[in-house]
Parts: sequence; structure tokens; C-alpha cells
Amino acid sequence: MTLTMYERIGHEGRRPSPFSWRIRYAFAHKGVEPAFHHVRFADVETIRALSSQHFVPIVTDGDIVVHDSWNIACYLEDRFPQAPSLFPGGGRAVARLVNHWADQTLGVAIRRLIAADFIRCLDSGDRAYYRSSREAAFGCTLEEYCADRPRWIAEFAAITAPLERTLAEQPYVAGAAPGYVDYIVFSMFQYARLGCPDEFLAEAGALRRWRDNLVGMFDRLGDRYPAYPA
Ligand SMILES: N[C@@H](CCC(=O)N[C@@H](CS)C(=O)NCC(=O)O)C(=O)O
Repeated sequence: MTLTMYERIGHEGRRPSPFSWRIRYAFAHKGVEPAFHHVRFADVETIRALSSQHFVPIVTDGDIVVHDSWNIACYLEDRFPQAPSLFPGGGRAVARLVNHWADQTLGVAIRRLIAADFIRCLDSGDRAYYRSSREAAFGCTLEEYCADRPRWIAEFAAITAPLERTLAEQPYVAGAAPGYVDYIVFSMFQYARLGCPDEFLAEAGALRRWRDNLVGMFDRLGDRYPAYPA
């Protein structure tokens, strides 16, 4: 039975969504090749009809529909127990913390740096939806949201400092080999890397080395789709 991953794609095949990246890497880690079903960013109705909510990724497995990237990762772990574990050493509980931290802290810091550029990754027909939904959530324009760049650069540096130190001491967040915690964190750096024209990681840093190493894993999976600019 082929599993199918539903994801939103942007302008001319761009795939900047961090939530989809972590699941794409989770599939690769498990050695499972899903089928892909693409929807446009603003195609809320297709997603809602499938899963009664409007976020992707979604994975279907026969009649089973799983949404939310965390639920999908846990589903894949339990569905393919013989394949390499996504949570080596019993790390599922700590991975849940990393998931929340990446989404609520790291991802928000990155969004402050890229939201005004990110819109150009989307299909031109989806940009009005993105702008109006985000500006309603932020309470200001995308440009105002990102305006105080020195402040957001400093915040990004402070938030990523523990990662830099960790990766200077060990090759992966999970330890000697990559696990789902690496894919969660990496997915946010993919969002930054593919979602704007700027590089935020110091060239000689451990974080940059780790990110570029993950880009190259699984036959350069991280470079498989077009990058910025739109
Ligand atoms: N907690 C969810 C978040 C998923 C999410 O935010 N997905 C984005 C990816 S593009 C989305 O569907 N956004 C649609 C929208 O915000 O309208 C997960 O981990 O899967």
C-alpha cells in the first residue's frame, strides 16, 4: 500500500514549508517513498475536505488520514518499526519538546526575518491569501512585521546559540547519527534557506556545517526543488 503525502507547493514547484520538509526527511529516514499530492497554498477546501482542518502536511495510508507533522512522524515510526528509528535511544518525549521549541521559538524568529520575502515563493494566485491571512494574524503589514531587522537578527543569534554550541560538540542534535529532532530543526533552516534570498548562518559555524550536511543527505534531498528567488 502506497502512502500519500499532501503538501502545498508554491511558485513553479517551490517547497518552502518547514512542516513538509521534516516529513519528507522522516520518509527518507525510514526508506519509504510516498506518493505526493500537491495543492496550492490557498486551496484550503481540498485540505479541509480530506482532514477537517486546513493545514498540511497530511499523510493518507489507505483509509487512514493523519494530519499534523508530529502525528505523522509518530505514525511512520509505529507503522515501520523495522526501519531505522526516528527517535533513537527512546527520544520521542524529548523530540516533542524540540518540536514545540522549533515551532514556537525558532520558527517565529525566522519568520521575523523572512516573512516579507517569503511571499515571492508562492504562486502569484496565492499571494493575496498569504498576505491577508498573515497580516490579520500579525496586526500589521508583512513589511512592518520584518522592519526592525537588527533586532530580529540579534534575536535569531540568541535563539540559535545553544544549537551552535551543541553542534560544535556532537555531529547531530540526536547525537552520533541524525534523528527526527534533526529533521524538525533542519526544516526551519530549510524554510529560511528556500524562503528568502539571505543567508543567516555564519560560514565557518557548526550550525552551517550541520545544515549543509543535512541538505546533502538522501541524495541531496534538501536541494531537490527550486530555491529562492521566485
Ligand atoms: N502544527 C502543524 C502546522 C502545519 C502548518 O502550519 N502548515 C502550513 C504549511 S504551508 C500550512 O498548511 N499553512 C496554511 C495556512 O496557514 O493557511 C504541523 O506540524 O503539521
